[in-house]
Amino acid sequence: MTDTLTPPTVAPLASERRVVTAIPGPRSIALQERRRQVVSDGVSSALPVFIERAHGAILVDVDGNQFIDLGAGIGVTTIGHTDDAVVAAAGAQLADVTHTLFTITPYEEYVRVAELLAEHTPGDFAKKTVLVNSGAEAVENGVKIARKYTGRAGVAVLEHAYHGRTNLTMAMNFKAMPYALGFGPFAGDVYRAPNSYPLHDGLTGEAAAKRTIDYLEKTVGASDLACLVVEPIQGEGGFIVPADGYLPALQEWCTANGIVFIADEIQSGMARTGAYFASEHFGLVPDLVLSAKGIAGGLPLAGVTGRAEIMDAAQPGGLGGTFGGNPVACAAAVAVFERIESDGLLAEAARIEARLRPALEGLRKRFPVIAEVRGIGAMIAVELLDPATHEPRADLPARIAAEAAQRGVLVLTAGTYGNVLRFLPSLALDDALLDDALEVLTESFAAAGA
Ligand code: PLZ
Repeated sequence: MTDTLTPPTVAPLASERRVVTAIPGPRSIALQERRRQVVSDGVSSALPVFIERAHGAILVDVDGNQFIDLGAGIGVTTIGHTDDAVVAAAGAQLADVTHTLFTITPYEEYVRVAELLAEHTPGDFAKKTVLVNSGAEAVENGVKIARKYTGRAGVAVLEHAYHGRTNLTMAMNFKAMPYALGFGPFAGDVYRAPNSYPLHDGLTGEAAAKRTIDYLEKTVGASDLACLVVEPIQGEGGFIVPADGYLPALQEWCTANGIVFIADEIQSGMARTGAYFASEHFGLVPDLVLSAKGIAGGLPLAGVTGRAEIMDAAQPGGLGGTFGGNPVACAAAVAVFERIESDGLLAEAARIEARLRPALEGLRKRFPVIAEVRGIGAMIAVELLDPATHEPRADLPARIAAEAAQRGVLVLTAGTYGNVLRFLPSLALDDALLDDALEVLTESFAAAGA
């Protein structure tokens, strides 16, 4: 890794943390005031500093502060902000063809992304893809296709799940506040079953799977279910890693009962965990894989990829959308796949885990409020519980994140109870920046009174 990062056409950006004003600084405060006049209050921002430039794992705000970014736009800029290859590919495509609408006149980039997704999702069978704009839209399309294929209506999801902000996906989320409260009526035929949450349920994978399956068989009946949608590692829920054997048992039950097994890999996918898709860590071969976020290096692109016979159940003209599989986003996605391959980026997730996990385990010894360090690769979290009562410490993560922001580190919270700090940095985060961020994190735990 070099110590300066050079995006094309602009001056080099020093790869370092730098705090030069109060956070937020005066320009961010002024912009925040303008924003308050014209942007809906329904859209909030975790850290109201306005970002002007970004490269690798560094964000630069309008006041010249440089933040080490441990969130990557919630797992989107997985190979780094303004990655040179992505910028070059998207820029060239922008000039060649910006838009045609694939359902009017197709273009090669869409097909290439579908080929790459077929190659890199688990399973050695014929696969097909539809490309859309957002994660929620991928979830919607996965459900739509599974319903058409099975001729059934029921959609099973798990407790602590997050799947998006559209009407159907609001019904699929676990948390009502803030995602759904007052926004109903909601889509029907969605059934939420208990998940596997080892820290809280203490169940083996086998016992947790039996609980999930019993629940669905009793409350719905397997023959009414079109699909079961699971996040292999639950993202917004707080990077919940299910107990060993849990997910394979669910998949086996789905297969035995003609239920389409859908892996929502929108947050866990695309190299984040050191595999292309986290399903691989659990030995899963989903019927359909949903991808978004990291697949196009920051451009909006998402997809449903899976068994050709399921994907082809949709009638011609039944899938699409004006911007779905936009050529610029597709060109960026092809560049992301190429970078992962040519630069061995899957190994970078393991490098980050090898440094981050022991450091967080060290922090746990010092701050007993950390009940657990969990996750895989560059998808690691700590859950905070009162050591005496085991109650969630919902007050702490936001305070710790605020302390870290004052010191130039952006860290995200998560969890149904808001009691999780999650680390999902870009793979461009080098060891020096990671060590610096970890020192800041230690100070921030202390300053927040953890
Ligand atoms: N499935 C597993 O993580 C998006 C939400 C950010 P979209 N998670 C971040 C916010 O505040 O809206 C997500 C996810 C999983 C689906 C989605 C939805 O993806 O691209 O945000 O629609």
